[in-house]
Amino acid sequence: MRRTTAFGFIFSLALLALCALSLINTASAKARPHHVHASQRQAQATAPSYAERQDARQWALDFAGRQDLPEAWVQAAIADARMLPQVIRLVTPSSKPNAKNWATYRDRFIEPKRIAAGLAFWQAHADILARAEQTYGVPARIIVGILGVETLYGQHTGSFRILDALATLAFDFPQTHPRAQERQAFFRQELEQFLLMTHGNRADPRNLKGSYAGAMGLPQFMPSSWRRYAVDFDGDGRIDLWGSTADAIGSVAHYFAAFDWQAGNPTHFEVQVHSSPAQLEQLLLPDILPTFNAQSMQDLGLQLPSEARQYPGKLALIELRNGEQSPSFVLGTDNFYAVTRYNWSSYYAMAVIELGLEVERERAAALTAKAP
Ligand SMILES: [Ca+2]
Repeated sequence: MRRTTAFGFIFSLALLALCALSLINTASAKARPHHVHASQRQAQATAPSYAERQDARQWALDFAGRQDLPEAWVQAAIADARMLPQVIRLVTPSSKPNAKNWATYRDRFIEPKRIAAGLAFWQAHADILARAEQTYGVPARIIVGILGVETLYGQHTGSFRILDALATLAFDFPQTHPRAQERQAFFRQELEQFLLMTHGNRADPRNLKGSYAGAMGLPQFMPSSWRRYAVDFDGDGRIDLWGSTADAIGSVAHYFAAFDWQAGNPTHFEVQVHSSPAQLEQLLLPDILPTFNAQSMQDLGLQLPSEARQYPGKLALIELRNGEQSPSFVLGTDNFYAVTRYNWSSYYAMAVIELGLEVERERAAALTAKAP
């Protein structure tokens, strides 16, 4: 949450508009890590608590009963949660959403500082990345791309108390949002998962910090993703996505394996589009879901490179808009679709893929330079 600011508040809003807050089932719910300034910390400390909120107290009672958790423990946690107006602002759709712009989005992530940090990360953790690739079939470059886009390799994991962020979104989700009910229900589920996770691990729910949407650690896993997909990849008997880089790497790889990553297959192909408007409409109808075989795409006016013509699986035509300029297109495979399961946005997926590729290129160049 998916998404801090390394990029700034404005960009977060733009991203939110871009991704249409597609948080359900994503690993990270698109978090941009958020710098919290001194004034924000002050605001968090003085924000109203949920101790006096009848709806929150009733929810805590129901939840404790349903999950057989100690009622006093759940009540105490919810009573300590605070409503954060800034979180509400961050999930409120902008009244003037920015036009989608891949070129701008790409420049935010595929840039020298992030590529250099990715190279340093890969060099420092090459053995773990190789073991994750061997175990789960997910290439190191995809894991490197995810951790770079999500948190700049752990530099921006978020400074909101998860308890406050999730309680705010569970009990005070902005009703002006077009999908307010669905989103609020989603965050109530995440609050439940968070409390189950902390209770199960004997952790204090008050101490954990993350994005304004409740995403945690290097890979910005939402609580439900943490409980389902996080793994103990360094074998110390516990899962720590903040302090253990190995656990973060293994968990990202395991996440993609669980979403049907196909080892050895590409994520996408280049494509030239010579389609009529009607053909293009037909090609874009299934959106990012791979639906077409190569021949049917060529029949609809696409010119495919030979490796795409030989690809045995289904393909999707991915359109990346560039504001007023003409859009970019690629052909997405099932593995491209798998990347969008982390965050439901083709812009996000393409940034992850391209960052990983750039870092891989730099790494290859560095290795070549070192060779005798
Ligand atoms: Ca561990």
